[in-house]
Amino acid sequence: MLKPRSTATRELVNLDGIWRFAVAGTVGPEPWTGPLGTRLEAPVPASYNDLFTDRAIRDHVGWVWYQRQVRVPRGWTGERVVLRVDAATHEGRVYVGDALVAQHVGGYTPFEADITEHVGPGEEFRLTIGVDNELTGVTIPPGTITVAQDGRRKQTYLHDFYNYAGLARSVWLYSTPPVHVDDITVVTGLDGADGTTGTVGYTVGTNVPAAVRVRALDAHGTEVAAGEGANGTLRIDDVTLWRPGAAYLYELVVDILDGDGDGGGGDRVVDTYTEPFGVRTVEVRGTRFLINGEPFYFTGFGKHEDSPVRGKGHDDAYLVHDFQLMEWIGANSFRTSHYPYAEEVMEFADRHGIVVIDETAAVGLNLAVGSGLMGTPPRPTFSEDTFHDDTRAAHAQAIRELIARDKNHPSVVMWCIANEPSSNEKGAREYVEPLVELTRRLDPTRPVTYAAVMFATHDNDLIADLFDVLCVNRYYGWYVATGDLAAAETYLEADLRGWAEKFGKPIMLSEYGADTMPGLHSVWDAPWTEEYQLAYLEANQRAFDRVEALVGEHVWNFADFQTADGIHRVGGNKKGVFTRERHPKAAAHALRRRWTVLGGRKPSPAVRPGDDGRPEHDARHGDGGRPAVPPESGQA
Ligand code: GCB
Repeated sequence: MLKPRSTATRELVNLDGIWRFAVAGTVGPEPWTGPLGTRLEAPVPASYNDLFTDRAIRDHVGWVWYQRQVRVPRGWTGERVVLRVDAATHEGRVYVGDALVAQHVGGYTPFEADITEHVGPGEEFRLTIGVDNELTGVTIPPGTITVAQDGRRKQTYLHDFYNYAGLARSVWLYSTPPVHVDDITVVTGLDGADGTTGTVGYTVGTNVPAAVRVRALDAHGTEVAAGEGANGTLRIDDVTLWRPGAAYLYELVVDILDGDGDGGGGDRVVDTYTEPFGVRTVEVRGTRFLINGEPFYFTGFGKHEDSPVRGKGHDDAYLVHDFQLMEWIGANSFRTSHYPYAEEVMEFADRHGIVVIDETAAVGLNLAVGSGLMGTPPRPTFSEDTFHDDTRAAHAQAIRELIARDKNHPSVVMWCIANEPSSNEKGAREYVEPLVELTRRLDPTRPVTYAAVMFATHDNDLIADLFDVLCVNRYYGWYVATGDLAAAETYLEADLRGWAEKFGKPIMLSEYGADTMPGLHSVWDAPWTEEYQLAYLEANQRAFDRVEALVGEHVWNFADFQTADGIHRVGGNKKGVFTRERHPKAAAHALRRRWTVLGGRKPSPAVRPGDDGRPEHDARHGDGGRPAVPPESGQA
C-alpha cells in the first residue's frame, strides 16, 4: 500500500489537529448523522486514554467517536479523492456525512477509502471516525472482555503494554488522477563479478492497464537507470549500497503515460509517484545473518511506541530524540515490538541506516504466560474455544497488511510474525506453519522469525525449524534465577547452546532485561537497582559472547513504558534503559561502551576455538550441558 505523497499529479492535505471527541453511550446511537453532541475535544494523532481526568474514559471498552469538518480543495475537479487513516486502534469506521465509506480491523496498519462519489471540489463535509478498542479471541492482538457484577465491561489481554486506543497516527485527504499507480514493489540485488552493479526489480500496479515508465534517480536527483513497462529490472552501475549506519537512498519515479510509452511525442504524464528505495541484500547463511554479504550483529532494543500523555500517539519530536539516543548508545537496530510502528518511523530508519525487525501485532497467543513460568496453561492455547482458525485468519491479514505497507523499506531486514506464541504447545505447528508459508509467498526475499517465549526450549519447541532465525526472549537473572547472576549466566549459555546445536541457525537474543527503578541503588546488586540492571546485562552479555551462533542482542526495553494495572508493575514496565522521559539509567552508559566498540560486528568469542571449529567451553561457566530451568517462577 502506497504512502500518500504530494507529487506533480497528487495533492495531500493533512487532517491532524483537534477533533470533537465522544465516548459511545454519551452521544446518540448514530452520532455520525450530525454534529457530535460533546464538549470534549481530542488531538489527532494521540491515544485518547491519558488525555482526560475521567477514569471512565480511560477504562472505556468499546467505541469512541472523532469528528471534524473537512474542505476538499477546490482545484481537485476531475480528481479521485481518497481518505486515509494511518491507524485506528483496533477497529475503525469512517463516515463521510451520513455514509459509511470504510471499515477496518487491525489497529496498527493503514486503510483508506475512495470518497470521490461523496464529496465535491471546494465543498465541506463532516468526517466522523469511530474507533473501537476491543480485543477478543479473533483480534490481533487477542484479548477477553468480561462483564463485572455492576455491568461494567472490562478488557483483559495477554500482553503487558497498556491497551492504548484511538487515532494514534495521522489522517489524510489526498487526490490522485483517475488513472493512477496503486502499488509498487521493489526488490534489490547485487550483480556483476565484483558486485558493483545494483539490480532493481520492480512491479507497478495501476488501477487500469496503462503505459508505465520508471526512472531511478540517485541522491542528487541524477537519473541512473530507466525502463518501460509495469515490471522489469533496472541496473545501476557503481551502485552505492544502503548499509547499516550508512544509509543511501535512491528514488524510483514511476510515471503513467497516456501515449504508447515509447517516449515519443504525445506521451503525457497522467500520474507520477516517487518511491524511495535502497539497494541492499539480506541473507541467512549457516549461523550468520548477512547484509550485503557481510556478517551483521544486531545491537539495540525491543521498543514500544509509548510516551507520557500521548500514549501511542506518533510524535516527531520523540521520533527524532529516540533515534538520537539509539545512535548515542551504539544501537544499530530495533524490533517493532509488538506491532507495526508508524510509517514515519520506518522512513526515518531508512534514511538513517538503522536496521529493523518488523513485527506484527500477534503478541499474547499464549495462555501459559501469566500462569507462572513453569505453569501449565489453564486451557490449551490452540483449540476451538481459545485460538483457532478465525484467530489465524486475523493473524494472516495482519501479516498481509504489514508486508503490503513495509515491503519496500531497506531498513526492514526480517519479518517477525509473532511474539511469544505458545510454541511448545500442541497445535502450535498447525497454527503457525501456514502463516510462515504465507509470509514467504508474500516476500520471498526476507528471512522470517518469531520471538520464542522462555518456556519454549530447544527440546519442546514445535515450530523453530520453520524459521530462518531463532529469536529468543530470555530473562535469566530476572524471572528465573532472580538475583543470582552467576546461575543466570550459566543457564543462559546452556540454553543458547541447546538451540544452536539442535537447529544450526542464527540465534538472536530478542529480549533480555531487568526492571529498574531509576535512583534506586545498592552495593549488593539487588534487583530493581540501577547497579543490578547493569550487572544483569553484563552477565547476559558474557554468555552471548561465548556462543558462536548468536547474531544479536536486543535489550528489553529501550524505555520504560505504560502497562495495564497489575501487581507485577509499579507505574509501568521499568525495564527501560531510558526512563519513560528518555533519561538514561546507569546501564545506558555501559551499553554505550560495549556497543560503540562492537560497531555491528560480533564480539570475538572469549574462548579459543576448539578442534571441531566450535568455541571451547570456558570451565568457569559449567560443562555446556543444559541444566533444567529452575522452578522459580513469575513471568508476567
Ligand atoms: C516478555 C514480553 C514483553 C514483556 C516482557 C516483560 O517476554 O515479550 O512484551 O514486556 O516480557 O518485561 O515481562
